[in-house]
Amino acid sequence: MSTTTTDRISIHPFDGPLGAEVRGSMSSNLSGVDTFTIVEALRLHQVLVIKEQPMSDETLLEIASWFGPQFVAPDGIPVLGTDEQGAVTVLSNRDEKGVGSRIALPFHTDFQFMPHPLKGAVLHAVDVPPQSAGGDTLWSNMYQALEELPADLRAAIEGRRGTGINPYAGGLQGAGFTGETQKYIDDVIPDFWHPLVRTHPETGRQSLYFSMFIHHIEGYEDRPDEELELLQALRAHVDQDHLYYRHKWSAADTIIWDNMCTNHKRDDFDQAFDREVHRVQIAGTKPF
Ligand SMILES: O=C(O)CCC(=O)C(=O)O
Ligand SMILES: [Fe+2]
Repeated sequence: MSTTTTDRISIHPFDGPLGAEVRGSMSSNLSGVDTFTIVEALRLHQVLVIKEQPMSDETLLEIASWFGPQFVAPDGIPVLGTDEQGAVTVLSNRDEKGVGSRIALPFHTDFQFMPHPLKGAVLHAVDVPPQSAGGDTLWSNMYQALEELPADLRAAIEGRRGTGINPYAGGLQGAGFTGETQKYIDDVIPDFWHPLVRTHPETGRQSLYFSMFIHHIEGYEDRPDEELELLQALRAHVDQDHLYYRHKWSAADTIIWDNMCTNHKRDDFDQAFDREVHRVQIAGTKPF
């Protein structure tokens, strides 16, 4: 794909399943056309990377505001850092610095268990381990995951919705989304159902809306063995390497992602090093 440029910024698509780099200073006065070019680039490329530009929390909030209002958790549904959360969520492996975040994170799309999951997010690396110490974050192209879904799997989920767990609601907090006990999962299935094939509200493209949070599929209530087999097949399908862009962080990198048509996951990392990332979340609409 070719490069797009304005006076102040340029968009450089990656040679891979998704993603593009945005070059140019985010602190200079960007024109409406520059900003539109970035907003449009996210629709096209799903993940945008701005390399090694230190940014204040105010700048991160400004960038996020181009895409929509900030996400605010509704009462009664816990999310990451609900209690401590200000405008910008600080994730750190040092408790005194922010919301604890030290383990590997399996593939997920943020807050899929909410009535209105995130539209997207902006993540900025304040402090990251050396690249050899782990902590890469990977984003996958869920349009492509749907395009490549074998016909029998597509037939099994077409027109159906999924539901699952909110890991911040109880036992899994801090332990990851590993689904440690069936009892825990049974206890915290919330009342949300979202289509497994969703239509992006801005691009009109369909994607596979499936992540580790989904533990039940509509219509399989009387067929738990079949349901589990289907869930396992979908988990394997969406977690294939060729669907991912892998980001090896440098300090001051910023990533903007479209949370409606991507999953992401994070490698574990050597806890000898500090890792602190600042995140702004953009409100989304009910998936359809
Ligand atoms: O720490 C990271 O690299 C990603 C964490 C994450 O999943 C998120 O911010 O939604
Ligand atoms: Fe996430």
